[in-house]
Amino acid sequence: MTNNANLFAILEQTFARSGESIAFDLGQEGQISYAALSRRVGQMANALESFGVGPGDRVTAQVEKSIANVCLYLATMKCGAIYNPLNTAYTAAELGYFLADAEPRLLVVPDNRRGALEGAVREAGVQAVETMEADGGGSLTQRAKVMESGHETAFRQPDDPAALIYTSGTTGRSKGAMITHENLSSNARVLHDYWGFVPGDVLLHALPVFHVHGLFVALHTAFLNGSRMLWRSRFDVEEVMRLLPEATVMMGVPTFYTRLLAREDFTRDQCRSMRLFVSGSAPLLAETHQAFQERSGHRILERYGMTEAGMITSNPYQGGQRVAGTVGYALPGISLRVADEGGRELAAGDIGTLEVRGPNVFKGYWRMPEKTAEEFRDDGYFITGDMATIAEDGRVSIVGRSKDLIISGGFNVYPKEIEQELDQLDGIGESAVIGLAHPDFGESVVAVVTSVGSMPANEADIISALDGRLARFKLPKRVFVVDALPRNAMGKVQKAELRERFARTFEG
Ligand code: MLC
Ligand code: AMP
Repeated sequence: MTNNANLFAILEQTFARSGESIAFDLGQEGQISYAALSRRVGQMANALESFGVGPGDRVTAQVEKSIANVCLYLATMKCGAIYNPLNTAYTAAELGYFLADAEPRLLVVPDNRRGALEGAVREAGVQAVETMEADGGGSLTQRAKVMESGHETAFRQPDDPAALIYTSGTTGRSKGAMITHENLSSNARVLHDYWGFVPGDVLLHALPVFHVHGLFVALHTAFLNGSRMLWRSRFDVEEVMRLLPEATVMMGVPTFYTRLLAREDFTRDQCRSMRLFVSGSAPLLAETHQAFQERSGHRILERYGMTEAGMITSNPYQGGQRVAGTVGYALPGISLRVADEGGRELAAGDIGTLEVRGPNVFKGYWRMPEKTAEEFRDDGYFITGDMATIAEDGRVSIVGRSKDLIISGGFNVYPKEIEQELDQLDGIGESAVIGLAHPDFGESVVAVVTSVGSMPANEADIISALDGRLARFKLPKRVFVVDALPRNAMGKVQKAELRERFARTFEG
């Protein structure tokens, strides 16, 4: 059908053109061609429809990275339904909220998760629960295997949601960002072009596929290009070093690059076929950029984005400088401004909140019209919560965040959520959670608490008490017990003072 805005309708054209060329290269575990991928997606789409999944329905998945997982994503789009991936680190306790909010028709989890989720599944009215294991097997894949591969791609309008991605809120509950087909397709096309994808490009894919970076940015650009992907289920520095000589493009969070640099045997030679290293999701330190260039001969291309707006800026691929510590220019078709709290645009070079407008900007938060309204200006600009400057020539530098957010190894952690859990623990008076510089994760979660009652609060006990309640990447790597938290005259906890006091925690 013509004019179908469904992103899958666009992707399947390149799948058809790419035919028997390799989509996924799993090393010893084999290869999957674009033609085989198309068949599997068709089968999966028929399996989803056998559970009643149709346009507008949510499909929630908390599964490990696998080809079956990618097929599930693509098949959900093919059916016109909304894909809702969840970080595999989330605990069963955390999942209850997402299920109640998203009300998926179908939930896909590993078998060993089913029991713990029974209550939440019932309460949320989830109609079917199917399994998918780390190797891609499970009841859903079994069902898909016996299905026909023919399946017509559902017709979708540009602003129909394709995905629902939860982002934690500075205060309170997580918000589901509704990402439309147009958001995805416009961003994919722009990046494919801007980053100079060429026939024969090979993408090393070692990112998780439950977030924007691995699921959209990396997969979509490779798919549009009909590229081969060297597909790894996670970032293992040794495997990545082994595979780099076969790759031309890699996308990663800064931790990927600091881990490569930490290896003495990482050399220019491994990067001989590389064309492009992209970094994003968290700030790349200028010293990492510099050290990487010295060692590999490549200037990492840093770009900036977020769940609600996909990719927003990028350093130039060609025809300009990649400047360390800056995130480059607004991508084509995207408008940016730096504004004060009242939304008044500031002069070049002034620090304010970055606001963004364009076809990349999401439709709004799922079932939260007030929250959505709060974060948009009347003229359609979305308020990112990142503090930035825009230079005369349009170059953007992210200088901080107005949102109280910690980014650890590319995963976002909202202090409020951790503080709420800490405050419920026996023996803790009050708590403040801060992000501190960390050599591996960039920033790391640290808690500062006061003790009440007869039992003194103890670091190890506190961390183990949080285990099971919060995903492990959110757990404080250190807990400090203090007599009192510093407060200003208004009674507000002075986190800057705490960050300064404990700044050297992870040094050396
Ligand atoms: C794992 N751990 C972390 C962590 N990742 N702790 C803090 N921060 C993290 N990011 C913990 C685990 O809980 C475990 O602790 C221990 O570290 C080892 O776990 P692991 O699974 O072996 O970790 P590892 O594989 O080394 O993972 C590190 C990582 C990974 C950096 C490779 O976190 C990663 O792939 N991050 C990428 C995140 C990402 O894709 N972000 C994009 C978001 S989209 P324990 O206690 O259990 O032993 C976005 C928009 C944009 O931001 O602009 O792109
Ligand atoms: P998420 O909500 O997980 O999509 O995370 C988005 C946030 O990551 C942004 O709002 C920024 O704070 C941060 N971010 C992404 N890329 C960069 C970058 N290159 N430099 C600094 N911060 C970044």
